Parts: sequence; structure tokens; C-alpha cells
Amino acid sequence: MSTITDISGIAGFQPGSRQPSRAASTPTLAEVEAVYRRPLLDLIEQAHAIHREFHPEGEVQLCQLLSIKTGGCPEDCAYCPQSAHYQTGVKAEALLDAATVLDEARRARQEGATRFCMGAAWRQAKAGADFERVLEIVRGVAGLGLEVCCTLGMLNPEQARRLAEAGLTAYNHNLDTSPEFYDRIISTRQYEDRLATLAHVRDAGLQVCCGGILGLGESESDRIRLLQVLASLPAPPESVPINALVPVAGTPLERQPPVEPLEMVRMIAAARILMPRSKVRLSAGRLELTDEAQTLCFYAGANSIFMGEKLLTTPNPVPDRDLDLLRRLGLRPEPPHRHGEPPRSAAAPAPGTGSAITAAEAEMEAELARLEAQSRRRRLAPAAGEDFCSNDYLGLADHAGIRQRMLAALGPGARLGSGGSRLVRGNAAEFERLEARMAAFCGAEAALLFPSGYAANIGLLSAIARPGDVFFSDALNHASLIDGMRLSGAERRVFPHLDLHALESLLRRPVPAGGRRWIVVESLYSMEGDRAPLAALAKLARQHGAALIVDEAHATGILGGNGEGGVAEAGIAEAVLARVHPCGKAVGAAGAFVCGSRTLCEWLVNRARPFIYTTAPPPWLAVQLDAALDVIQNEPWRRQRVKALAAELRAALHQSGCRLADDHSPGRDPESPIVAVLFGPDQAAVAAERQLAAAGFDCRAIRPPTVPEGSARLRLSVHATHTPAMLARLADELRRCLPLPPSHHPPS
Ligand code: SAM
Ligand code: DTB
Ligand code: SF4
Repeated sequence: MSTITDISGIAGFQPGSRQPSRAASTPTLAEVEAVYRRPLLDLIEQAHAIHREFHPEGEVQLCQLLSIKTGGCPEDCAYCPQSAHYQTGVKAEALLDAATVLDEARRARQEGATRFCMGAAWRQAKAGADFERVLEIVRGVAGLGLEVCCTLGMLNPEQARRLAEAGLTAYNHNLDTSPEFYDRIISTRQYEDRLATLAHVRDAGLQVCCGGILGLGESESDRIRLLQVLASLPAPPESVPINALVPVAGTPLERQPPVEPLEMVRMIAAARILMPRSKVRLSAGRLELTDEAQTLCFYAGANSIFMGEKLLTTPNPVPDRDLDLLRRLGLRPEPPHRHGEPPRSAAAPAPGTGSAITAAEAEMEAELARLEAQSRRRRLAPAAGEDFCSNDYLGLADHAGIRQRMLAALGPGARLGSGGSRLVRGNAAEFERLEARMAAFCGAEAALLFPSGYAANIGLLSAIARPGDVFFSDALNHASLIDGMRLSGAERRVFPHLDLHALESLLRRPVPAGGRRWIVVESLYSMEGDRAPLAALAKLARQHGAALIVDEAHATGILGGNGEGGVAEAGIAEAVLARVHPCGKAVGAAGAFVCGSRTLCEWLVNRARPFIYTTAPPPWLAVQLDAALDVIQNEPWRRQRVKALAAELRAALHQSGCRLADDHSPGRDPESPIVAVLFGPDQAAVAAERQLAAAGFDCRAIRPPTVPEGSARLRLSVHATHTPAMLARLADELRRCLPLPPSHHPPS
């Protein structure tokens, strides 16, 4: 059995190539392994989703193969009936003449093929008359409007260039298996020889067709490794044939056991995920696959087959059977290319062969595929199901009274857009009135409205601190706080979440001369649901000459007698430099206030770049925020209900056996509207999200890097609009998502 070793120097192209030596982002062996070894149904499901995203639905490309020079090959590929080393009954023949080949190509086109692939049993493409004839054939086939692919053995750069000039679309040159297993199959050439030809093909601007064979006696690790090498080429191959060995009497592999059909499915699905744009070709070995197995291959992402009763020398299903299967599956052959139009390429051009834009996009694709492989690719999806994930805790995003106020304010003459930044033309009396109201509401001297919570946090922190200062930051602070601290150029010292001892010891350490200390926390943590000990923090800040900054993102509207937030509730307004009150959560709208002294707000007007260089929000936002503040003050039952329901849900979840993220937190609040159910592995949280979605609940899995590694969770948020019956049903459904306790596992 072969072992997996480092890939460096193998996947990269040879010195002298115009290509970069490695793709900008290539999957690690562990990542490929994680994809390959996923439970088969998950793997297929994911592959299918990617397939639908990148390829026309229901389309299968039909390719016709023709052996233009059969047998007598000096190479000793152990699977190949055409090798002169073995007695297989395949006779050595001369290169076919151009007219015969073109007749075959015409017939193939008539039968629905859009790609014509020609194979020659050569160690390397011949120089002289034979090569000139191949070029003539390529020109002729390309002239028929077909994609043209050749496989002629090794190529030098000049041959690759001339084939490209003649109109060749792609060159097939398989790596077949892992670099470690290769010498067990072929002794007359090296893996590196294959890579060198692939580099010449790419350099000539040709598409690369490169795949492998299953069933040679390789291990799963070899298959994983082959996938890694393929996905790590400087640009992914546009075409990836996956063959199952056709054992041919006389070859050393004649007695190999047949490949398990589901192994073909797994290989195809993994190739689809790792190389989303490539055509994945279900190639040799289809005669041994049932219709059902082929169906799964198509579902898992195969979108091309070889048609015709013969491949190069071995049998293949008859065309009628294939066409009948496609028809029964509702699949259709890829339509012919319009004559004279260059065949389109599904894959991004290789870096260096296209424009800077396509090269950049190819890098993005590679990185996205990597995220996909880690189950971390995010996708926008329309909202569906009962809302247990938004931050609209009080139900104000859909409040009839607020809507009425807005409709009344949006009558004739109302300005719809602000027309500029606050400092140019975008200021409005409504904003200033609203800021004064917000300041009074939360007991601050002044308030300043930013377009979003993110803008407020980065604007505030980058404007107040400078290099030489030190931020003391809770480990679970929001990304916008982290970004603001980074932008300021000040040092950042991170203390474990809510750990005041650790904070104190960091505060004791010296800061650079003239440097100031800033402590940054959230009052209610968005991904845990626990609360910062604000009074103790204020005390520490005073003792160590630090200024305290509190992000009230999830506390605004929830904490405090009137919903003014955690700082007001703790009675420490005087000890806090700035509070940030985003309005996109319980306030149900958008924008965010920074509340503090008049001096602070004036400083931000002059120095906070996200305030200065942004178009002011539309004036109607001031109306919506004003109306929402009225509701927050006048309808205290909303926050009381949220808290009571949250306590009920937590109790039910504990009873169901769920672990909550704040179970052991010193800041645990049984009434917190944020209830994070811990799953640990990403896949478990994602599976629970899907299961709940199927039951009609919209709950989202939160995965790293948003939360620490190994702590993927479902973050539930409780709303005033929920009912006890809904919560009970949710808790019940969640219980079904939990892994079985050890005593319930069947004996192994
Ligand atoms: N000399 C060319 C070369 O080696 O690239 C000739 C093409 S060769 C026939 C193309 C591919 O067909 C091989 O790389 C292998 O993947 C596949 N192949 C050859 N014999 C096979 C067999 N008996 N079963 C399955 N696939 C086979
Ligand atoms: C590929 O990967 N499979 C095709 C094509 N590329 C050239 C060839 C399959 C050949 C199977 C053995 C034979 O028929 O000789
Ligand atoms: Fe067969 Fe190609 Fe190997 Fe020759 S080089 S033996 S044709 S697979």
C-alpha cells in the first residue's frame, strides 16, 4: 500500500514554465481527505449542489473516441491493451489517414457528439509526416465545429504550440493514480514526465484533460492523493476523466477485481467538489455499471460520457442504450456548438493565459472551492421558516405602528435620499433631533448616528486610538470591534472571554510611554448570549487608568428598565467613554448610535472616516428610529416577554439534553434572548440546521471562524412574537438532532 507524502515539487510546474509554480490556493491533503471520506449521501448532496451552481442543469456532453493509431506502444502501462509489452490480441496498426478520421468525426457529429477525441498509442507524439497528418486531422475536425481532443503521449512545447495553432481544444494526458503508486503501474516513464507535458499543454493555451483510473489495486489514499494533485495543478484541468479499469486479458491487471460502483460515485462527487468548473467525464468501465449506478454518477456531478460501442479498443455501451438512459433521466445531450464559434470553455483560463481579471477570478474560485471542501462556504439563501435566527428580538422590524408613522412621514414632498454625507448636504434636522433624543434616552451627553453598527465600531475605535495606545479586548469581541482596533494602529491585548483576572494582569503590564489604555467589551455577547460584568469592569478601568468602551449591540432595547442597555442598567454611564447602540437588532431598523460626551461626538464628526466619507442614511430612517424608540419605551411587555420565553426555552433545551454555549460562563444570564446550542463539529451543526429547516424552523449554524474551532453551534434567538408552543416544538425537534448518548449506540 502506498503512503501519502508531501506534494511540493510534484504538483507545481517545471522551471521555465510561464505558469506560477503553484496555484494561489490549493487544498491540503487533509482537506481533500475530509471531502473524500464524507458520508456518501452528504458527499453526493454537496457535489450535486455545486454541480447545479456551475453547470447547465441536465446537460451531458457526448464525446466520440477514435483510436487513430492503434497498438504497438513501447510503454508498459499495466492496464493498457495497446502496450507492446503484453499479448492482448490488439494488433499494431499505422496512423489512419485524414479522410477516414474526418468521416468518423462527421458521423459522430451527426449522432450528437460535440467533442471528438483521438488517441494514438505512442510514447510521445511522432515528429515528421505523422505529426503533420495529426495537425491536418485536427484542423479538419475543428472545422466541423467540434471540440477536438487528442492523446498522443508526451509532447514537447513546440508540438503543443503547433497543435494549439491547428485548432486543438484540449489535450488528454492522465496522471492515472497517485505519484506514490505510479511506479507500480508504469515503469517506462515517471510522474514528472506527465507533469512536464501537462505544463507544455497549459503554456500553449490548450485546455487540459487529465484524470485517472480506479481499480488498479490502488488504496483510497492513492485516490485522495490523485485528487489533490489534480486540484493543485496551477489551474484545475478543464476536463477530468474518471475511468474504471477495463481488465484486458494479457495485461498484468487482467485479474483485478471490478471497481465497486459506489467508489466511482464517490470519486466523481469528490472531483466535482474540488474542481467545480471542470467537466467530469464518466469514462471507461460504463459497461459494468448498471443504469442506477450511472444515474448516481450523473447526480454526483458527471457531465460527460464517451459514446459509441467502442472506446479505443475495448467495448462500451451501444449508443441507443445511452440515449435511452439519458431520456429516462430527463438529461439532454449538450447542444452542438454553433459553426465557426470557438467551443466554449467551462473552466476559467489558466493564470497567465487570460486577463488579470480572469486570473484573479480563478484564484477566487480556487479559494471558494477550498472553503467548500471545509464545509465553510457561505451562500446567500432566502429567508424561510419560523424565524429563530434574526436579531429582531422585539418584533419591531414588522411593527404596524412604526409602519404607519413611516407611511405618514413619506407623504408628498418627503425626501427619499439624503444626497450626500452628513458634512456636505446629507444632514437633516430629523437626525439632530433623533440624536438628542437618543442621548437623553440612555443618559449620555450626546449621540451620533452612523450608517451601521460595523461603521460605528470601526469609526469610533480607529478615531480615538493611535499607535502607542493599547486596547484590552475580550476574546469574543465582534469582528467590527476587532477591525476598528486594527485600523487604529494601536496594540491589542486579548484576554480570555469575561476573565477579569486575566484582564487585570494584562492591565498591570506597562504600556508604551504616552500610550493610553482602552478596555473594549460587549454588554451582551452575540454568539454566547452571556453578559459582561460591567460594574466590575468599570472599577478595573478606573483603577488602571483605562477608558471603557461598551458595544451594546444585543443589549439595546433588551437590557435596562427602558431598554437603554447594559451600561444604564449597571448605573456606570459616568465611567464609560463610549457606548455603541446599533439599531439593526432589537430596534428593528438600521444604523447605530455612538453615545458619549459632546467632545467625543464632535471628535468623531471630525475624525471618524466611516462617518465622514459615507452618504448619510435616508431621512426616513430617523422617523423609523424615533418611532421604534417610542415602542421600546412604551411597550415594556415586549422585552419582558422575550426574557420569560428565553428562560422557558433554556429550561426545555437543558431538559432535552442540549449543551448551551454559556452553561459554564460567569456571565450566564438565564433570560438572555440569545440561546446558543453547542454541537462542536461543523458538520453536526450544519446537519441540525438542515433538519430544523425541514421541520419549518429557520435556525442558523454558526461555524469557525465566527466562533472558536470545535464550537460550531446553532444560535437561536428568542422573539417577543414567539409562543410557548413554538418553543416547545423547537426544543422537541432539537432533541432529535442530538447525537445518541453512548448507551444508545448499537454494539460494534
Ligand atoms: N498514449 C496515450 C497516453 O498514455 O496518454 C494514450 C491514451 S491512453 C489509452 C488514455 C487513458 O485511457 C489512460 O491514461 C487510461 O487512463 C485510460 N485507459 C487505458 N487503458 C484502460 C483500461 N484498460 N481501462 C480503463 N482505462 C484505460
Ligand atoms: C480517458 O481517460 N479515457 C479514454 C480517453 N481518456 C482517451 C480512453 C479509455 C480507453 C479505455 C481502454 C481502451 O478502450 O483501449
Ligand atoms: Fe497505452 Fe498510452 Fe500507456 Fe501506450 S502510453 S501503453 S497507449 S496508456
